[in-house]
Amino acid sequence: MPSAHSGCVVATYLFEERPDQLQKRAESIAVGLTVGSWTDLPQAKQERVRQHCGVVERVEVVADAGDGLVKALVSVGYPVINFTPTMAALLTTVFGKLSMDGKIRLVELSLPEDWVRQFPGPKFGVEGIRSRTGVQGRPLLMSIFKSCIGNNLDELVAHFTEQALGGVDFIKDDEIFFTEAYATPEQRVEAYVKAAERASRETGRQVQYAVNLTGPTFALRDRARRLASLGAGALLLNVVAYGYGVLQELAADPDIGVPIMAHPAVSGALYASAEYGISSHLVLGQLMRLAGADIVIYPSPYGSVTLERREGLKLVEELRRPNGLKPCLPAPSAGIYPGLVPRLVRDFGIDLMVNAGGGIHGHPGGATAGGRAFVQAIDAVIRGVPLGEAAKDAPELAAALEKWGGGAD
Ligand code: 1AE
Repeated sequence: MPSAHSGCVVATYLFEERPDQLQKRAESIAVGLTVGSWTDLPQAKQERVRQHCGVVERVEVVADAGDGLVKALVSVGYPVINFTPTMAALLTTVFGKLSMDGKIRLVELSLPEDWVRQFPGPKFGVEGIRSRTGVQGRPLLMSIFKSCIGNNLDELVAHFTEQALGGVDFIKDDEIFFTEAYATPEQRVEAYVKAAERASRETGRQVQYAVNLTGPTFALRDRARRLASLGAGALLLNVVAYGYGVLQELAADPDIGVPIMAHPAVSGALYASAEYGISSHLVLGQLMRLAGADIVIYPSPYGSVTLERREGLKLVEELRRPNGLKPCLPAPSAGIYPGLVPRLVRDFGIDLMVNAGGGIHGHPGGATAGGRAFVQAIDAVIRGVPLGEAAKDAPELAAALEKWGGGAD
């Protein structure tokens, strides 16, 4: 793929076209998304305007698509002088109107490093999260609140405590938790901070609360500052629903002193088709990092909502690729149970956050035992002990393997 040369953002598209029309279509994208339109515009020929014009960098036929069409990869360079360093400018330029132009998919984005450095990127990144939590040398473990809606604050605190006693590092709200009918996010943070202190006296481990940042968009910044100062351990944000630009603004705010965790809700609408939309390693990888997510939740290749393994690997590569921004912590999720930990570490290394809801709450011994089973699985993987072997001295892990399998890895 052509990479960004100084002064251009290079976008690569996959689409079907008649072979004799390919070059013309590529040129119409380059001009149409910069200085021109579907008809000749006299001012587009002026010298000053010409430096803003897109450039076709590559046209490559990759397959026969039948019916006289070919599948082609087309790369277009867009001068960075056309953009402000905002997610809205980037997305609207490279795939605004074009995303509605039939079967076309944005598959790669190459951004000049000096332009990337104008974005905040992750405030903490992997090292910052490790130093805030004190967790080194192993994956972090996060439990997802299940059944939050409809619970009053006392009930929520009881659920939080049950999870915290399992020894997890983070407990996050379910992303669907928006209602404030029973407790506001502020009340939850205050109550959970106290519950976390009580639990840590028993477990000897610190647990952080990742609170769902909710409410009207323009009120998010003040709320984020408030939640951070009350003791939230991280802010969970439904990035695609609120918009990448919202994440960018929050990440750039020096008064929001906690990591931001990006939830992938709604992202499938962008990446799931092979012919339309935007590749998952851009939607959940490159763009999340550029906008400033510290932790990125994504569907693992093995659970209940899956992403192909190849795509998952590519996505994580984007979260870590040296580009002048801090690397993000990947959080493979959805249908994760203890028996999957060896596979996740094999695929993604130890700089990751294991994230489980049903795999903790569905443990036969309850959520505390569910957390312990994951702690035992992570410990076994780090020691290089097969889970089946480790389970002989770890009853919670044994029960999890018995229920969900996975001990043979
Ligand atoms: C990919 C998103 C996963 C998620 O948000 C979630 O709640 C998962 O829950 P479990 O672990 O599948 O129960």
